[in-house]
Amino acid sequence: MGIVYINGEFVPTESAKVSVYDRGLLYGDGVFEGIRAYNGRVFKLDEHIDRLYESAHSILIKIPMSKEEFKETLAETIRRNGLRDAYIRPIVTRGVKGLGINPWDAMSPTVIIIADKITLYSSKMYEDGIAAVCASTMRNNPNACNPQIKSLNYLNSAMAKYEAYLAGADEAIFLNPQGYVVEAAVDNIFIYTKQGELVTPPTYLGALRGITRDTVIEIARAKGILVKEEPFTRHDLYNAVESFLTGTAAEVIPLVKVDGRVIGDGRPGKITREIMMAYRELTQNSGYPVY
Ligand code: PXG
Repeated sequence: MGIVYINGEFVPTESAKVSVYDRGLLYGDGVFEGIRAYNGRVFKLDEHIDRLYESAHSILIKIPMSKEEFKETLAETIRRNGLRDAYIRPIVTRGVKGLGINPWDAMSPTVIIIADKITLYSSKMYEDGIAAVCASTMRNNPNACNPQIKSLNYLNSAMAKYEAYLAGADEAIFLNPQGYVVEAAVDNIFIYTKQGELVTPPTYLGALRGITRDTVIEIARAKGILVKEEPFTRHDLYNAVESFLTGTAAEVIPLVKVDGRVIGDGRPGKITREIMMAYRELTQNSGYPVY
């Protein structure tokens, strides 16, 4: 039985409950993060906490503790669960106050931290790569609900993912209304082109600024690979030499087929494998110590 942090208390999972009036439930009115710990260290904790606070700020939620307190509480949640490798899910909702959408002020946010075991993707997916389809569901328009905000409303991503399942694919790729490739359902996307450039869509198209994405850009540049943030189309994706997705849960996963088109030679590419290895090494050798 796990231990969950909720509103100042550490309680057994079965007692960790929110009100049916919680705005997170009623309206998806809240924010979250997905964080991993490797071997007793939380990977990129500062970056995740900064993004959590930025998401909250953007939707007018004031998280009722300092970043330092948040980090320490998160570490304590991991300790209480005795985990070394973990998937950590902080959630902050606007809180509880009646049924209307109106009063957003003077509310006290609900703060939850779950630390659980991580469900890993199969090793076969990393060895052979995965297949994706471009979803007919478009990425949320950044002027409506900005995908930079990791809000509790993940219907957009969930609908794209369901399309992938229905099509028998592993993943869904989002396009924006102009037809540019944006990202996957819950991962960022990269292509390696015939010109020898590693390209990822700019976040203004509607992609989350993934922390794994930023890390991969850093790793690639340190290896002397030319990295560009530039829009590209489905055609560019189909004709790329290599492609991969990045995310906290997936890490770096090769993408070898999209909409039935084989990418490159249909196997995880050389650049992809190099970056996968460098990323894994970094996760094992850095992070906020929990113990
Ligand atoms: N795009 C979207 C829309 C995401 O939600 C990423 C990219 C990758 O970002 P990071 O910072 O993780 O590199 C995400 C985040 C899951 C799960 O259960 C994954 C994410 C979010 C929520 C759940 O696999 N990925």
